[in-house]
Amino acid sequence: MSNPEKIHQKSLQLLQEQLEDTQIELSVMIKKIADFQIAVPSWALGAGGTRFGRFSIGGEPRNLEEKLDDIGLLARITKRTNAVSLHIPWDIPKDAAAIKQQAKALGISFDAMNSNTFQDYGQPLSYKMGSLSNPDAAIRKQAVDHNLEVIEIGKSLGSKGLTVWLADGSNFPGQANFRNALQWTGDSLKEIYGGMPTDWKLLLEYKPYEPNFYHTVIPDWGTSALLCSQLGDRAKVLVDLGHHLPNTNIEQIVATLMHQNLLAGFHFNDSKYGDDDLSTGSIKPYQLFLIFGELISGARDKVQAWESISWMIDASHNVKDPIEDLIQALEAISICYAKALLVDRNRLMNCQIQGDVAGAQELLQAAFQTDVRALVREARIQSGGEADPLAYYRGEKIRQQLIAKRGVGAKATGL
Ligand code: PSV
Ligand code: MN
Repeated sequence: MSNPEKIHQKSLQLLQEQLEDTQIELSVMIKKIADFQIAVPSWALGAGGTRFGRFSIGGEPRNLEEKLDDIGLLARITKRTNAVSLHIPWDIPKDAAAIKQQAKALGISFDAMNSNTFQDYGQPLSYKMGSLSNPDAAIRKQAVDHNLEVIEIGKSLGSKGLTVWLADGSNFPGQANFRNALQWTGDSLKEIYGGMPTDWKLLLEYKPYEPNFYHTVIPDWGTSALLCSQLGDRAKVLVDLGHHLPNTNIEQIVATLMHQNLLAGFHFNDSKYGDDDLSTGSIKPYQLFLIFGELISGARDKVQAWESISWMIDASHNVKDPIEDLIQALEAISICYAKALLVDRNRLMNCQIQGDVAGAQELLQAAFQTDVRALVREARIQSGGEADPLAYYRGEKIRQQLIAKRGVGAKATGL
């Protein structure tokens, strides 16, 4: 037995012993971790996420087909992802049937589609003063039509959702009328919602600032929830972890949204300051653990079904090999989920009832401090993935192979 394998077996045994006097079963945990799949966005396969220098790592995917190949590789070695989320117009399939077939062969399905009215991209009318909230009805119509077109593309691929993120807002006081902008956004969204098939959901993102720095039309979860409630029960709020002001209690937002059955899903990433799009778990893993705690608790209390929630990574940066970064992010998310599964929710509830604050903290900390890497690794091995995907990726020299195939200067499309 190799050394990593010995450590793996010993760690599993230790975890088994630690769980002995709890209700938690190792095999049940492994199954839950194995079942938890996170979609990868088509824009995360290249170096990017910046308006400053883009330093290509070489061998980046040059088209949608190559992006799917990269995600197929991730799916095969990590077993933590089985879906791609496309951004239109960055990834318009030339031949939807062929793309669908390629994805199927790679074991990938199509997660929510993303519309884009935050860049002009050759649209005849400019979004400089907003898209769905623009004072000009013709521009609003153009933005609505774009979303309807994205729905059509998604239908042809078998997607079941539309994610809308708006950059709409204003940079200076007086530039926009707050109430009108909100009203027009709601009206435009109603048209988009009306154009969605009945088995689709609309995922509405919020973000406090950027690219507008005075006001954003949908700045927070409350505004997003308000708009969703005007649309219908297939419209829900999407939580992008980076779309909060520093120190926001995101786990509380998650609990509140679940309590109202209004949580659409997640865009996972991490941040120190704002929408930094850093690798999930690299800055605030404890926060992610607490978020998973609320998700597990909400699903357990049946306020919202676990299966109704969408999971996706939304990160893109400039200094790591994007595939290595995604391997790390998928691992970090699975680890925080596994740690949250270790919390004895009944005991936590008892601490809350008895006002045992220190006891509650002990329970959370004990779960968070437990090393669950062997569990995540075991789930991957049992699913047929690589024991250590990063080591495999490096050992097989996959980036070098991609550079040889696609070229050292190959830059990913989009962003
Ligand atoms: C906006 O910052 C965002 O999070 C939205 O989800 C976009 O679709 C994505 O980034 C890509 O730019
Ligand atoms: Mn996002």
